Amino acid sequence: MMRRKLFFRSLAAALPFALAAVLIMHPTRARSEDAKSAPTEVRVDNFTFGPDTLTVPVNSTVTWTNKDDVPHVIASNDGVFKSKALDTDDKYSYTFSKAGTYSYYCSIHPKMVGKIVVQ
Ligand SMILES: [Cu+2]
Repeated sequence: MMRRKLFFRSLAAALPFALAAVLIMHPTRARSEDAKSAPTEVRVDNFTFGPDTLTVPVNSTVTWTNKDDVPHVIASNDGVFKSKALDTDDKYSYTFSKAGTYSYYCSIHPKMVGKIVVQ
């Protein structure tokens, strides 16, 4: 009788450790992916980039989507990136792995200008 009681008491004492062990062995996934999912979209519409200046953290992928019914080309001023001609609803993505300010324009309509600030 005494022995049985002791067994249950030690079981009760061990339970929190067992639970902790299960939690440690199954860690909930880090939320780093959520931090990356901030909006990094530029809309190309009515011959303008929206927003015309977009600030993103390093390693962000920026996606441009052409909402106009004329083609546009996303070209960085210093040749860091350049898309092909984007037709309506075409997308172009570029991942910015270095901090800096990247000015760009549309090589078909050079008056269309925008800026990506990576920090
Ligand atoms: Cu254009």
